[in-house]
Amino acid sequence: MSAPDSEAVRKLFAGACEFVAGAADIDAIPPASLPEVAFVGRSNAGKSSLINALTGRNALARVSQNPGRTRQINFFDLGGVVMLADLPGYGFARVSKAEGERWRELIFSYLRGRASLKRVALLIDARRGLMESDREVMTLMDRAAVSYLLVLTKADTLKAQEAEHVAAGVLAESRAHPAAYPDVIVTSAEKGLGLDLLRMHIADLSMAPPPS
Ligand SMILES: Nc1nc2c(ncn2[C@@H]2O[C@H](COP(=O)(O)OP(=O)(O)OP(=O)(O)O)[C@@H](O)[C@H]2O)c(=O)[nH]1
Ligand SMILES: [Mg+2]
Repeated sequence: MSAPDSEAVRKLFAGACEFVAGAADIDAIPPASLPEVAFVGRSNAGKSSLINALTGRNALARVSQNPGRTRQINFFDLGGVVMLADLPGYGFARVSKAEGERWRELIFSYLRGRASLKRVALLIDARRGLMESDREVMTLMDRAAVSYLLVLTKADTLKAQEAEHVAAGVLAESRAHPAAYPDVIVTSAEKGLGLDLLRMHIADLSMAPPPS
C-alpha cells in the first residue's frame, strides 16, 4: 500500500477538527462512524497535549497540571476522515478507589469492544518509561487483539540520547507483546518533535491512498 501524500496529510491535520461527544460511561460512546485512533496512557502522560499539538490547536483537548483531568472519553472528528479519542488516564493514585475502578471499567470496555478502533497510541512519559499499569493495559490489548503503537512523550525533558535509550528499552520490551506495533515514536508536544511521523501513521490508517 502506498503512503498518503504528505501534502494531503498536512491539510488533514491543519483542517477542521470538531468535538463530537464526551462519554463518561460506556452507554454514552457515540456510534462507530469513522476509523478511530485512541490516545491511551497513564494520568499526566500527555494525551490531551499531544492531540492538541497534532491538530495545531491550543485548547481542543483540555490540558491540565492536575493529573486525572480528562474524566471521560472525548471524541474529535478530524476532517470527516478519522476520529481521535482522548481517554482518561489510568494509574493515578489520588482518585478514590471507586472512581479509579469506574475509569478502568470505561477504558477497558471501550478498548475491548470498539469495532472502528484502528490503532491505539499508547503514550509513555519518557522520564518514567513503562510502568506496571502500562504493562497491564498492553496485556489487555494483546488479549483483545487491539493493535497499539508505543509513543514516548515529553522527550524535551531528556537529552536526545537519553530519550533514544528509553525508546530502545521500550521497543525491546514490546517485542514480547503480540499486538504491539514494531516501532516506538519519540515525541514532544512542546517542541513539535515526532509529530509529522505520528500524523503520517494516523493518516496511513484512515486516508485512502492516492490513486496510482
Ligand atoms: N515538558 C513537556 N510537558 C508536557 C508535554 N506534553 C504535556 N506536558 C505536560 O504534562 C502535563 C499533563 O498533560 P496532559 O496533556 O493534560 O496529560 P493527559 O495524559 O491528558 O492527562 P490526564 O487527562 O489527566 O490523563 C501538563 O502539565 C502538560 O503541560 C511535552 O511535550 N513536554
Ligand atoms: Mg487528558
